[in-house]
Amino acid sequence: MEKSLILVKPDGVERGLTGTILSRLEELGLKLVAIRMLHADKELAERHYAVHRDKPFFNDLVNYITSSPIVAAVFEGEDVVNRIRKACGATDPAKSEKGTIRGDFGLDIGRNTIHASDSPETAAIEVDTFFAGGDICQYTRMR
Ligand code: D4T
Repeated sequence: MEKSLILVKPDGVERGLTGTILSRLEELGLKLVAIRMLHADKELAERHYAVHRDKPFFNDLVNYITSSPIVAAVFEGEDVVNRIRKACGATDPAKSEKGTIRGDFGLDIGRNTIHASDSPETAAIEVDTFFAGGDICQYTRMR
């Protein structure tokens, strides 16, 4: 079954939005299969954002995600990557629609509250970055 990794970023955790964000995703009928809170170090952050290494905002991205604790979670379900991306809204909260997580809670393009995997292939790599195989739980999601 398709998986997606999400991170509630420091601005989400610090404003007490973790439960709200997880609820929005659970309310889509998606199955939460792993979750942990952590304070990412530079090495982990650089690995997670490796694809952005050459971008001008790379250092800000790493500094921000390591500045305070985050919550990492894995959701599972049919078309889960696309469904979560839709629920998140556009990267820049100024451009994301109301009713989306970033549209409702994002502060700016850096502090945009949530990260979500952008493809099933990326998700597989990102899940392995934050979780060990045994951390992924199996159960039946009831409606
Ligand atoms: P993530 O990866 O956090 O789910 O975001 P997106 O997939 O929606 O957007 P992205 O990969 O283009 O950007 C990754 C991350 O970098 C921040 N960012 C982005 C930034 O600080 N300045 C910028 O100009 C851009 C484009 C926000 C998300």
